[in-house]
Amino acid sequence: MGTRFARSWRWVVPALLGLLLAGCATGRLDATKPIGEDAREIDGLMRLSGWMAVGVGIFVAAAVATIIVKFRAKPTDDPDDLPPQIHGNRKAELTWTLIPTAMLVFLTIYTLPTVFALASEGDGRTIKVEGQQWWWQFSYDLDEDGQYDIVTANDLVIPTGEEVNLEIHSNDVIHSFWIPQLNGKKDAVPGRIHDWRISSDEPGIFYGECVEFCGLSHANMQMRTIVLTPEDFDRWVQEQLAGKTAAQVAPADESPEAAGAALFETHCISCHVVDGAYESAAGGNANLLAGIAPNLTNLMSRTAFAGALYETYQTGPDGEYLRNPDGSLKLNIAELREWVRNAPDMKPARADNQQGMLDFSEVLTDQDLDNLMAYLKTLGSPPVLP
Ligand code: HEC
Ligand SMILES: [Cu+2]
Repeated sequence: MGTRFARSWRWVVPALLGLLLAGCATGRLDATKPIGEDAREIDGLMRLSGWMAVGVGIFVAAAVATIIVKFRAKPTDDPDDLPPQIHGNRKAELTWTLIPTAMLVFLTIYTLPTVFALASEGDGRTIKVEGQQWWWQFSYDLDEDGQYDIVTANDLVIPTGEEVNLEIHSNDVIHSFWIPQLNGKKDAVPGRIHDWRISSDEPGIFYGECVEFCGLSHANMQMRTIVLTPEDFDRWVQEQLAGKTAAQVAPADESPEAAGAALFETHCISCHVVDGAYESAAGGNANLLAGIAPNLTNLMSRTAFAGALYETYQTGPDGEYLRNPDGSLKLNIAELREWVRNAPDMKPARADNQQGMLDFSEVLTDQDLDNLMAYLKTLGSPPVLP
């Protein structure tokens, strides 16, 4: 087998295998380290069926190897001498039908209680989840009066030790919500509401992705779940509410914040809401397929923006947050500014098709951008981190 063809292809299999294994190393989306009760249940089922499959695999491989060796042609065999010709074997056929059937029936019986348990309502709060091209929105109705009190994007914030119910919607096409360490996947389908549960025993930041192909920036439609202790969660709620009622229209003076607010009013409120200042973007008719853009009320309190593709605050090589000398988080102002200048350049979008934010590079001057940044910095307090 010394042909050039064989030689040049010899590296292909190891290379592909290497690439495949490299895919396992993205620790941020690891479904094998469940943190919450629901994720553990799913993990238990995955392991059970996985090990059963390994057992079946070993048995089949061993059987094939045995048959190859045991029934191979021997040098003494007469090549014209055919082995006995048979048709059907009831014993063998029953065996290879009944054993797999029994295994599948066992798996079904074992799996069903979990399927029903995960579909039932948890005893915690309910949060509305909305998927749209290409970011996720989360809405909290604190007093259960049918009005959403807190609306955020990218960061889903929940307390530890609570079976949180998610009400999953889509505002345009089919998406799928997946935070691997905290739960399985659930589709977001236009016109339908899918219920799902999520829970975590420990504080932390858990990453997720949209897992239903939904167009151009599907791979950039990420989200994270920030799990806080109940005390921290209460503080987060208070800060979110404070961010809403704070007088957010900057004072009518010569400050950059005021100039930024004026620019925001001219260019941005046709799509974006800021509670307490710009309550309804285009009366709910923003020029977007989804009809909504991220609510910017507490923009500074989120760890990420643009479908969690960019960090709001600067992070170091190990993902740790960098801090100013006074201990405050370092705003990732460069990317935020670039985003407002030319969003489609930072994340593929089709503004001409009402998908994603507009390109403002021909509209806003450097001075305008500085002023807008000054205004955006007034929106909410820094995030509560686990
Ligand atoms: C045509 C509607 C539209 C207009 C006008 C618009 N935006 Fe956006 N904006 C969006 C959409 C849609 C997103 C989400 C894009 C994504 O994540 O893919 C977004 C995202 C953002 C984000 C990131 C928020 C987050 O949580 O992810 C910021 C900040 C922002 N816009 C600021 C502005 C500013 C400032 C202006 C005015 C200069 C503006 N936008 C004008 C539609 C718009
Ligand atoms: Cu999606």
